[in-house]
Amino acid sequence: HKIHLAIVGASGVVGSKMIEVLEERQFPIEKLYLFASKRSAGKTVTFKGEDIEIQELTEDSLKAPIQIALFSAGGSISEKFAPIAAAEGIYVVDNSSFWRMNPEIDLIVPEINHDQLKHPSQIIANPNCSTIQSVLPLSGLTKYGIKRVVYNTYQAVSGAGQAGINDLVNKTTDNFPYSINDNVIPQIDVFLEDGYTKEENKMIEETRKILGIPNLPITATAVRVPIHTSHAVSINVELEQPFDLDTIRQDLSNVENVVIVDNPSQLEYPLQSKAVNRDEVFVGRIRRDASVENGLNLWVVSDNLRKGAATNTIQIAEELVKNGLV
Ligand code: 11C
Repeated sequence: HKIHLAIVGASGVVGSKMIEVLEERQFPIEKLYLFASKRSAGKTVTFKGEDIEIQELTEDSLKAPIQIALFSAGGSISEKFAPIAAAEGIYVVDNSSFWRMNPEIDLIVPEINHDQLKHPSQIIANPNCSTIQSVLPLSGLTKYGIKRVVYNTYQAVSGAGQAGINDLVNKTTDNFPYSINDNVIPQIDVFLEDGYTKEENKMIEETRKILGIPNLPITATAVRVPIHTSHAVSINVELEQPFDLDTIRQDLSNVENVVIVDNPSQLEYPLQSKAVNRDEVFVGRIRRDASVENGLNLWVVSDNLRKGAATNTIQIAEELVKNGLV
């Protein structure tokens, strides 16, 4: 059983990573269709030893025999083209933020809420990268009751796509408002009226939706750091129930694709450089926060382009195949 699968945004940083991950995971592909803007049309990409030409995305691109379309071309492309594909009966797995908070759209991290993919919405949203790596460990703690969460992030420039990478490599300020070579920048995406950035707001709202705790008190500060790939998140969490740390370690390692790296005596903790090209979420610096009742600190690292984007999207597509929906 092989699938006709399209990638919209095939020339981007995440689109390219999707092509790599599809090949690596041996996703059952009958034919791969690559779409991008006019600017990238005509370029060729190698997939399983074959050259595939990128085509310009138009209103006629997404139709049978395509069965699944993975989108990573920004919110406005998803806004316009995801409904066109969905109307053709194509399952859309969308990496943009456009559909995520729509109550009719499933927002999926397969290890947590794959059950929703038995009867999914036609457009399925892939969460923000920093959200995915944060909710995975938190999902192992819900049995204690989660009372409050504080996120502080240290996010790689590749989260901003090729333009972000270019600013780091070329020491320019074309994408970021200040030099990312000399600074960590406490701004990711635009500012909202309440003083939070859109990135911080995404982490707050998406966490509530994925964990199914609509009023969970959460605050976040999202910071860009001069690193090519992999985000780190410091998570401070208050639990309702008392816990012991050894059990917490066990609870965290029971979450699929969470790996504990926590051996302070050997100076072992998750590092961004070591997470690159891995699909797991690495958790360390696990310790009690004695300043509050039932407080816990975690340091969480993952490759933002893989588990944070391409891999999570392809895991969703794999579930669609497994569930016989395509
Ligand atoms: C960043 N997290 O690191 C952002 C990129 O909503 O999918 C991901 C934007 C999104 O800049």
